[in-house]
Parts: sequence; C-alpha cells; structure tokens
Amino acid sequence: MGQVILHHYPQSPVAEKVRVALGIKGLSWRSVTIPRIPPKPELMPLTGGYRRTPVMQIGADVFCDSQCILRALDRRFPEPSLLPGDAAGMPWGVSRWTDGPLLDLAVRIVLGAQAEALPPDFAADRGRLYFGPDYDLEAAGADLPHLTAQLRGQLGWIEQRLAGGRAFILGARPTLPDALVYYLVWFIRGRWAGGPALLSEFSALEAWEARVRDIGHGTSKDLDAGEALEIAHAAEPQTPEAADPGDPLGLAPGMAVMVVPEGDGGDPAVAGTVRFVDRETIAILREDTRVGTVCVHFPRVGYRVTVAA
Ligand SMILES: N[C@@H](CCC(=O)N[C@@H](CS)C(=O)NCC(=O)O)C(=O)O
Repeated sequence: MGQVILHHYPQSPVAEKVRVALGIKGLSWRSVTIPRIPPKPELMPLTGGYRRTPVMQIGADVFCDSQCILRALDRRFPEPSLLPGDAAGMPWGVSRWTDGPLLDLAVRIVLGAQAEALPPDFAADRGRLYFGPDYDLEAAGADLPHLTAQLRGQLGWIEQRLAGGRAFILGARPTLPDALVYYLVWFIRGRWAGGPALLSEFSALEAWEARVRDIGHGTSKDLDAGEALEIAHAAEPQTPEAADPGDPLGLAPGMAVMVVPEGDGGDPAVAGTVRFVDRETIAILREDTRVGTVCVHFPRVGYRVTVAA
C-alpha cells in the first residue's frame, strides 16, 4: 500500500482536521508544505487546478477536500474507525454544519478582526475565496459583536454535549466529530485575539480540547514537493472503475467531465474522464506531463459535476 502524503501548510485549519484524524489512527505519513496562496506550481500537476488545502496523495491517487480525504483514510485504515457503526452517517451531517456555517463564522471573525493588518494579497485571496467577489472584510470586523454572539451560542451546544463526563463527542474514544469540531476551536484560539477569552467560558470544551490536542498528528516526515510528483509519476492509479446506474446526472466511466467546488469562491474547475462514480465520490483520470496519469477524487456533496460538451 502506498504511503499517505499530505499537501498542506501548518496554519491551515482544514488541514488540522485531517492531521487530527491521522493522529486518531496513529498513522505514519509524509508531509509536503505547499504555499498559502496561489500559484501552487507543484500541487497543480496533481490536482489539475484544485487549489484548496489540504490535498492527500497516495501514489497516483489524489484526494481533494477533507471530506474525501477522511473517507479514503477510513476505508484504507479501518481501525480505529472515524465512523463507528452506531453513529454511521450522522458525522457527515454534522460536517455540513461544522464545515459550512460554523467555519464561515469562524473565518469572518478571524479575518474580520484583523482586516486592516492582513497582507493585502492574502486578504484579497481569502476574501474572494470565502465571501465571493463583493467581499468586505472590514464589514465583518465591524460586525464582530454579533458574529461572536453567533459563535458563542453554537460553542455552547458543544459544551452541552461534552458536559457530564463524556471524554469525546461520541463517547469514550475520539472519532470524526472530534476532528470536525477541534479544528475550528484550534483556529479560533490560535488566530483570533479574542479566542482564548471566549473559549474560557466553556470548561468541558476546554478539557476535551486538551484531550484532542494530546492525541497528536501521528508520525510525519517532511517530503520535498518534487519528490511527491516523482512518486505520482512512478505509480499507477489504484482506483477501480465503477459505475452507478442510479446516478442522477447519468455519469458513467469514460465520460469527460468538469468538477468544481460549489459556491462563489472563484475556484477553477478540474477536467478529466470519469473513472469511479458513486453517491459520495467522483474520481476522474487526467494526464499531466510531470506526473503522467493520475486519478483525482472529489466528494459529490458540495461539488458540481458537469459533462464536458
Ligand atoms: N471543503 C474544503 C475546504 C478547504 C479550504 O477551504 N481550505 C482552506 C485552508 S484551511 C483553503 O483552501 N484556503 C486557500 C488555500 O489554501 O489556498 C475541505 O474540506 O477540504
């Protein structure tokens, strides 16, 4: 089995979610540090244009989006499971809250609170990516008391869940919902001056946060980006061909498609040929001069697939 290679940078909250999952599973992995803003010339040959963080590579298979990454990790390394049987399905529903409205709120607070101090190129990139072409980080900064009230109420729900002695969100051991909530708490505490004071109200949450922090990130070793490309070039995609007769778009192996994150972030679409399709995943084959044939995986939920004309 090929080694897990994570393309990320230390400050990325969504990457922290995946790093915690690698820790829960106690995995050894290779770490490629990518730039925080485009261009990302040594990531693009792998993803075909997908520019978000993190991306996971296993040989010539490339997994875009933490949803896709976590699912692939749980399938390849089933124990300990991120998705215990008695909670099957539900954690993905929870992720639509944590990665949707809750992340949006956290980003508004973190970027809004330092709107004037952010490097202009970073502010322009993230403003456009998270809030669309009419972004206004100063407006978020001016709305901080309201945004904080929204966040505080929702952190209170997590506090309620953890109060009463539950060590982790689903019980005695850490699972996907812990990673889903932890990365936001990590982001709020580490990147917003008001974070520690806000969190100090929630004692059960803080005790849980320390337990998740102590899990760590598994064992990682740095890898040069160029070497990661060579690894992809030397490998063949391992993704089997799969069709889904119930697919609402009629997608089938061999079709030329474009895949793009939903929303107004200006993300580029990735072009390829369907290799694998089911309810949760689409994987497409694409060619690149630096890596040969790679198979790029995306979640279905949160992504728009169009059949190329
Ligand atoms: N839905 C994606 C969101 C990823 C995301 O937005 N990541 C942020 C970093 S935490 C990002 O890509 N920022 C821009 C960049 O790194 O270029 C996922 O779950 O992986």
